[in-house]
Amino acid sequence: MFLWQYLLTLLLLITVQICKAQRCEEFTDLNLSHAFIGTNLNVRLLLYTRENVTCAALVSHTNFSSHPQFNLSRRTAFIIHGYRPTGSPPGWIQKFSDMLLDREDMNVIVVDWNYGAANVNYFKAVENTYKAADNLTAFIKIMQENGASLNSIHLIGVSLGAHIAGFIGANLNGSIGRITGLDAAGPLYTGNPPEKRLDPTDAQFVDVLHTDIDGLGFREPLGHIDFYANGGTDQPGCPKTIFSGSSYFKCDHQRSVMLFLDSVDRTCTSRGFPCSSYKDFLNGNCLNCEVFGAEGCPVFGYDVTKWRDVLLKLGQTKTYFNTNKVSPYCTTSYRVEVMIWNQDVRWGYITVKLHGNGKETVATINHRASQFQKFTETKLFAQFDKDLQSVKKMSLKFSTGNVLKPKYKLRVLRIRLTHLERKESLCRYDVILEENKEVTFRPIPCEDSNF
Ligand SMILES: *[C@@H]1O[C@H](CO)[C@@H](O)[C@H](O)[C@H]1NC(C)=O
Ligand SMILES: *[C@@H]1O[C@H](CO)[C@@H](O)[C@H](O)[C@H]1NC(C)=O
Ligand SMILES: *[C@@H]1O[C@H](CO)[C@@H](O)[C@H](O)[C@H]1NC(C)=O
Ligand SMILES: *[C@@H]1O[C@H](CO)[C@@H](O)[C@H](O)[C@H]1NC(C)=O
Ligand SMILES: *[C@@H]1O[C@H](CO)[C@@H](O)[C@H](O)[C@H]1NC(C)=O
Ligand SMILES: *[C@@H]1O[C@H](CO)[C@@H](O)[C@H](O)[C@H]1NC(C)=O
Ligand SMILES: [Ca+2]
Ligand SMILES: [Ca+2]
Repeated sequence: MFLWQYLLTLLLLITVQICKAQRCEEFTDLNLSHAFIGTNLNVRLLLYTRENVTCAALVSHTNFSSHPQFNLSRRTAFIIHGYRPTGSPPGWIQKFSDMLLDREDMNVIVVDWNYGAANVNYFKAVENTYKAADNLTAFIKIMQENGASLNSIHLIGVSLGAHIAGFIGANLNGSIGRITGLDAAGPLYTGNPPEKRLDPTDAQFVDVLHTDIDGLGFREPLGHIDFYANGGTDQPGCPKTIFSGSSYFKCDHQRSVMLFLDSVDRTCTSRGFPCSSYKDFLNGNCLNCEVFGAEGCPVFGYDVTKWRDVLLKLGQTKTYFNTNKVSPYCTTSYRVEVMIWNQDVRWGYITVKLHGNGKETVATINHRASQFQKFTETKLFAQFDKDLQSVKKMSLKFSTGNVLKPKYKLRVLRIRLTHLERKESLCRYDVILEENKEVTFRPIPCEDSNF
């Protein structure tokens, strides 16, 4: 062999090696105007690890030997997307895997079943969820044969993907470690028996978030713990009318992913308060977290596993929390207790404004009129968009919805605000709130008195 031939071969080999190393797989982008809809689901498994968080490897369904970075002693999270009516890749998928890898040294497998999910016919996509689940079950069994433990597997399913996760879990007799369902799909699943939808027997631990129960999501509880964000029906900041285009249909539903991502990177925390209805929650009747001991009520999202044992004992727990319109989504909650000395009963709304560190935040408790009665404590629940840490001043306003001739006064004997996390209380004694007039003052630490 001539030297130049040798060198050329070497160069070729090196080039091949480099190309191989740099081949990054991407989520399938389908153009629905192409008639591709066939019978093959073409489930693709895109593996991301800390070795290279931006570059995915396409994992073989049967033979892992060419993926040394696929370390089966680590935990593995599967991200399973939902219906893709337009065939485009989900905009959040890369961020999701980045954030998981940022939190933990694990394998992240983005399941790309776009060929099955991108279909103008939703019925067809639903049918394909069973097939995709069988395909992924076979893959997980091979992972198991290669040494992976089912305990270390976390299936995160969005919409239809949540039910796929449930079917996989059921195929494996509920021994998967954890399933997280993000606004599990409602249409064509509502009313199904447990074997035809996600349910708590599908994994050792099942946590579920609901964000669009009146639209694309599922209304009833599906897991060991179910979180209903803002009641689960409509999300703040999402368009209320059809004139906003496609975002009207998917904004509430998609918010489930955004809320979960905030929990993965610990932007801030939202606790879910166990309650039988959203109304009771808003009325402040469900702020008791004693059943959870020192840990308090379960924190929504990635870290809810800390409450796993107690939640498993409780069976199924339904919880509520409220969010802001944009990230950071978590709110700051206070219990507000008001006692008046007016002779007559008063009905109305209280607005509380907190000032501190050059910022202010407002909570209006107006989901219904509150009743105030002489020498009786009225308990309210106020949620602020941010936590001011140190409150320097506080403003109060009382209103009855009476715009033309405001005439009522609320003679407050005491108002007490208690930060639900830090348990710090702020008080003000003896203040008269004239209707629609804001009163600002410096709150004082509360006295330990009986009234
Ligand atoms: C990840 O892969 C991309 C594409 O091959 C490459 O450009 C980048 O340098 C890699 N990053 C690391 C940290 O290896
Ligand atoms: C989809 O395919 C049609 C027909 O081939 C083409 O006209 C259109 O530009 C494509 N759209 C995208 C986003 O690729
Ligand atoms: C799963 O789907 C992939 C891609 O379509 C295919 O190669 C593989 O054989 C399927 N696995 C099973 C068990 O059907
Ligand atoms: C698995 O893949 C490797 C490399 O791609 C190949 O050498 C090996 O023969 C395959 N093993 C099986 C059982 O197919
Ligand atoms: C696989 O992961 C385990 C646990 O993180 C680690 O101890 C081990 O060294 C890793 N193996 C390889 C080949 O990287
Ligand atoms: C699940 O249980 C069935 C029936 O008991 C059994 O045939 C099957 O092998 C089990 N599968 C797994 C993955 O444990
Ligand atoms: Ca099930
Ligand atoms: Ca909705």
